[in-house]
Amino acid sequence: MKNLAPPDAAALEALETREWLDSLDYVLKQGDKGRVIRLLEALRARARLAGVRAPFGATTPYINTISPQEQVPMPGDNTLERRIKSMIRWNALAMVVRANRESDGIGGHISTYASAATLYEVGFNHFFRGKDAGSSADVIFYQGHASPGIYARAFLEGRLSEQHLRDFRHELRPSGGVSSYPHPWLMPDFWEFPTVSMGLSPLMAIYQARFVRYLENRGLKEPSDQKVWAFLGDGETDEPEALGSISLAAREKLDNLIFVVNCNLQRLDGPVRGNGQIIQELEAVFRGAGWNVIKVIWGSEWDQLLQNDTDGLLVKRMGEIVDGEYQRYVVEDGAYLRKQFWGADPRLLDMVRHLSDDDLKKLRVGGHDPVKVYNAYRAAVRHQGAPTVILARTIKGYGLGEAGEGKNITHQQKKMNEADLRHFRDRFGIPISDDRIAEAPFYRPDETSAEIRYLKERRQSLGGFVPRRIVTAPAITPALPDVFDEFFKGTEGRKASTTMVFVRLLSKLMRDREIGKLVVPIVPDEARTFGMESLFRSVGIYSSIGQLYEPVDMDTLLYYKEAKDGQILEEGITEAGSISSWIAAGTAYATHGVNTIPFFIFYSMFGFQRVGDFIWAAADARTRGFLLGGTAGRTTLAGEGLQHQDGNSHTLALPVPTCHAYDPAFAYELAVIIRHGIRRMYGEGEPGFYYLTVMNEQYEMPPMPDGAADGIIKGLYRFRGAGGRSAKAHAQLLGSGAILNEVIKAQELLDGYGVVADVWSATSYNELYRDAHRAERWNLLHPAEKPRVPYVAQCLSDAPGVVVAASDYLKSQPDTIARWIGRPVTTLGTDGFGRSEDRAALRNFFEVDARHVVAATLSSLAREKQIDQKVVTKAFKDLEIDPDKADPTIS
Ligand SMILES: Cc1ncc(C[n+]2csc(CCOP(=O)(O)OP(=O)(O)O)c2C)c(N)n1
Ligand SMILES: [Mg+2]
Repeated sequence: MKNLAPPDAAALEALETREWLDSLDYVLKQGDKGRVIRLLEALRARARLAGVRAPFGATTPYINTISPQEQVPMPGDNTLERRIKSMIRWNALAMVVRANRESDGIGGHISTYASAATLYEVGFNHFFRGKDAGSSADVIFYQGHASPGIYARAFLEGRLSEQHLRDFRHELRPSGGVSSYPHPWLMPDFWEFPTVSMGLSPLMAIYQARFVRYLENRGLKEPSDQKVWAFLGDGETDEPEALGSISLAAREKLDNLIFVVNCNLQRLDGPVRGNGQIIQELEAVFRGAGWNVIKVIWGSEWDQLLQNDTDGLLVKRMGEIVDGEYQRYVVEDGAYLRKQFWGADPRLLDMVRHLSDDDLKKLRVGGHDPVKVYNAYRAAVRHQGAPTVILARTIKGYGLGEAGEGKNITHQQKKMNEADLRHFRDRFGIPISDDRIAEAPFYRPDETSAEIRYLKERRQSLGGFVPRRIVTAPAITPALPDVFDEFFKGTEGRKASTTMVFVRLLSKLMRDREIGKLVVPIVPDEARTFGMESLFRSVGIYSSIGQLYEPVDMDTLLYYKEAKDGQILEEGITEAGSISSWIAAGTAYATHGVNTIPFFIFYSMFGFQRVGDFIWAAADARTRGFLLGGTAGRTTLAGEGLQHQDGNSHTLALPVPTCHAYDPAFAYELAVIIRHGIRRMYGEGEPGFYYLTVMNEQYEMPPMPDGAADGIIKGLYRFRGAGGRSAKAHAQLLGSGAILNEVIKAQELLDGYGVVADVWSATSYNELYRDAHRAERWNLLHPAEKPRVPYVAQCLSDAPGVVVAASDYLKSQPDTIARWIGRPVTTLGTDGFGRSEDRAALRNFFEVDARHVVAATLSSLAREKQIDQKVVTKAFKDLEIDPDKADPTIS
């Protein structure tokens, strides 16, 4: 066929397009959407056969996913809801403005909640179920810096007083002012989940939703229509944690999970995707992962315009504007919009000829239209078979006008002058008089007002106020007969590692009739590393769909068994996901009223170092449970080298206030600590958790010395004394974990040089350090009273001789307690980068083997003039100590 001249070609194409669209309309009119899909599929197949390669498109047009025809009218009293929302907006703003007026630089955020108010209010009035709904109570992760809005609502609800609002970010005032962000540690009756370290909450929400299924499938929680909601910022989705596990949510068909992404197109510094479209980008990512994506881009005012857009010109125009330009539209007037947006094509201009510039400016975006948001939530809670993400277009700083609406500075806006306040008041119709406006007073209508009654009635019918944190799980004090006893006896000649001991202890705990079912073992693809594969068969690996295949090792005893009621959470290679499961399980005593006892065992180096911020959030969330750093110890883990050998984690655990970190050497130490932990956390309600490093070096486990239990928990006890012998020179040797064995060997070697030594097992320098500071602080504040003696001083200050401490961790570990011992402490540790080597070579390299313990002891004694220098020289020669060897710290 002859090529047509361009104008004719365009006309022909337009005609053809029209015909195809008419045909589609005809089918649509018959009301059969399935037929439409089949037609499109058939066309696609035909084109493909003819060699047409349509570009991959994971996105849908830049319009709302839910068409006006699919919408239902919004229930409730929309006018009242708007008034309530306006009051909340006002109080949230006043809270931040007043706090910053009073204390310059105290901070807070206005513009985030201003953009998210409708997203929250529709939830509060129609969807979020409170704790009175029992097992159906929703689990909600609030965007951290939207907290002023959440407080402002609680104020209207009568749950927070005006004083609380006045004391926003002044937590140390007598009222116990409200905290900056959601922190359960600080407001344990209010917040449930810490969310402000961005990216953590979406990941925690996914694993929370999955954990709910786990509880249900294992019969620990009644199945319900409970939802897990996570409210995120669009900028937040740049955090790798935010999107990193979305495929799991789809794979697990978590239709109990709803993400609401507040797409205000801005983050802190400026636009999220100035040159692109964050909504489309996220749609592609989530659709690709198998999520149900609901876009809420345009408000109801656009419905008619889109209805009239028979040629798709408007939809096309909507899709070609980049976010930076859309942001610009927020700050410009209607004339600008007419020129820049509508002016692109005379036919577009025609579409809005009947609208004034003012009307154009008033065309809302979807996230500020309750009807659109309501319908999106309604569709989300009804959707089955996949999680839902709602991408809601909003305006950052909505309603702030000149003070920041849509501006790049808006995230940081904390102050407003009188004119700005007046503008905001007028915009939202807050009944505050001109003469009071400057002071930004909080506003709460009378208790009997229609607004307050409505707001309370709505919450009552939805199961009470949210957020609210309550602990419903009863305290448990399991008897645990026989679980621990065998470990106190020692292994009687048999060799074992502390990891093997732990696995045995865990299996025994899981067999316990009382608490066995509550144990949640969590592994990130390391079960075989830790010798836990026997659990695969005995308790099964959790799989929401059971096992659809016959495992390759079916004919072996320990085959890979997946089961719907499987107990192990085998997370695959994701420490971030695993720790999120651990947090979900470790907070279930509050979230779900179930005392699950999680044990997350991971490759030690990839714990505190890799997912430290989650651990911090776990502490804030009052998580209970056990963390096990496996294959730990810089020199105990042989062969693996620099990236794997952990000498850091105990130091990294120290700052976490609720974390009790232990470096046990022997089976009975491990048993004592775990028994104590269960008692403290689940019996006495301690809001903390326990971290234990376990190793893969095998050696004989001795029986527990009498009376050692108390010291094991406190962090130090005498393992083997000098037996009352006296000599010219004495030493106190402290060892931890596998290095304790080196210290025991050193004790024997020192005997040969005329030095009598006591050996102490230092199970936790962190606990000793905290205890010492507690005592010191008390003494400082009570100068007239009998001083308290730190436990470490009680143990060591009167013990004779020099003190030498060795561990497989940083030298700073024993250094932290050195000053309470009353004399210098020589510390040996593993500062520096690891090496691929065997244990003996590693311990020589890091100077923590028995030889170096002896050398350090003798050297210290010589310096103290307690032995002759000649003894040291001889010993160095005997032990082949090289004084000029390279410093492992920097070599
Ligand atoms: C891990 C982390 N990094 C940085 C911050 C600091 N921060 C707080 S809010 C914010 C911008 C948030 O933008 P967005 O997620 O789009 O939320 P919006 O306020 O726009 O709703 C930043 C960078 C943080 N809270 N957490
Ligand atoms: Mg944003």
